[in-house]
Amino acid sequence: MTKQNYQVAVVGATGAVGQQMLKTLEERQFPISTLTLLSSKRSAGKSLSFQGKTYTVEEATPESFEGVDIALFSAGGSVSKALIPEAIKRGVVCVDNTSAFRMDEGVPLVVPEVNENDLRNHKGVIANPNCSTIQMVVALEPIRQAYGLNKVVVSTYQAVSGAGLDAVEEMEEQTKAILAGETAEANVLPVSGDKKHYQIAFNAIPQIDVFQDNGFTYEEMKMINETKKIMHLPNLEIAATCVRLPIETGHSESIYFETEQAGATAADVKARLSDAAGVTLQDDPTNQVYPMVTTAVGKPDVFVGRVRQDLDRANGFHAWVVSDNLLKGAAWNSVQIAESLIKLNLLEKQA
Ligand code: NAP
Ligand code: 12T
Repeated sequence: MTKQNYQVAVVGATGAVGQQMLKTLEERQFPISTLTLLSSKRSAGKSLSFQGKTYTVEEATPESFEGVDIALFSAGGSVSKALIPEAIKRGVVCVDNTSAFRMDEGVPLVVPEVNENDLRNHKGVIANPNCSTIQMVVALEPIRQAYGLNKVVVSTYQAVSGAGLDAVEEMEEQTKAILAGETAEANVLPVSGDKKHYQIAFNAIPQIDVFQDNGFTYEEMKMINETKKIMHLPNLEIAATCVRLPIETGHSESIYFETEQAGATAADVKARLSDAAGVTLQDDPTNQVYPMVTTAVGKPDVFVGRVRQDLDRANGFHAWVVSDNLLKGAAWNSVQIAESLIKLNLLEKQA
């Protein structure tokens, strides 16, 4: 029997993603009976409002999950690794925004427009992909369905909010300092735990997350590996370059892709995209219509434009893809997963 309302916990409720989770749950009128807001000790006791009511944030502990039906995690990988097993023990279905479990076999990695049915195999945790991966696969899936997909080369133009509220504050402080003729201090970006820090204000930093032995960053490898898993294309040829820009919210991507089948035109590709779930096509060069961060932020969709055929390869295409990294890239995709779990009756089996 399907329950009408669910006991929901948000872990990392005070963070950049957690705040958008609360907003999204509110906007979607998610069927909540009891809401538990969790954070670290630092924010415990803080008040947050939800649907006009005031909630007190509590420190996340294993016991916080007693009686909870579904938990949305965005408090970092180490928190997920420590608390998700505890939550599962207590019968909770967890949607995890961190990279802790994404590539684990047996953990569905889900973007509902692409692979909703993978949810059916969950064992208590569903991983929400990386923000840059999500907006790319939403745009590529309609192409794969129609023409197959052989190869992807992507370069990203990523916003600072992807790295959390501390990074956003750092960019704002640096910008103010520089405009006032003072020197900018850098302590967070490109990666808070790495050896060196660089100014993001008025800069472009070609490092997101830590470097791997193969010369790619972890963010780039997340895009590569997660795309293959979500699209069920283990042999896809794919490379990524991830760059941070001084933009608060909204990731942009320049994507080159090659279809498996020949014969598609740019008009065909645009027609597929205009019919695709979760995609808004904004492509009218004569009227200078194309996706931009300023028009995409705050909206749930993935915006696609600048679609054109490659000049040398008939099966090659270029596109520009923009989305709100905190919404479709994180909070909205997680809430959408939770909605799909209810729709497919997949919350009950843990109880
Ligand atoms: P943020 O703004 O820095 O917020 C971090 C949140 O985690 C805060 O609510 C913080 O609580 C909480 N937290 C930190 N340590 C904790 C602990 N030991 N126990 C419980 N809660 C703890 O970061 P954010 O941008 O929201 O990102 C949070 C995480 O989400 C990231 O680390 C990343 O793993 C994931 N993420 C995923 C995507 C994606 O692509 N899908 C995008 C961005 C982030 P306090 O207020 O108490 O400090
Ligand atoms: N380091 O979910 O810094 O794996 O923008 C998302 C965003 C990790 C993740 C970022 C990151 C993730 C960032």
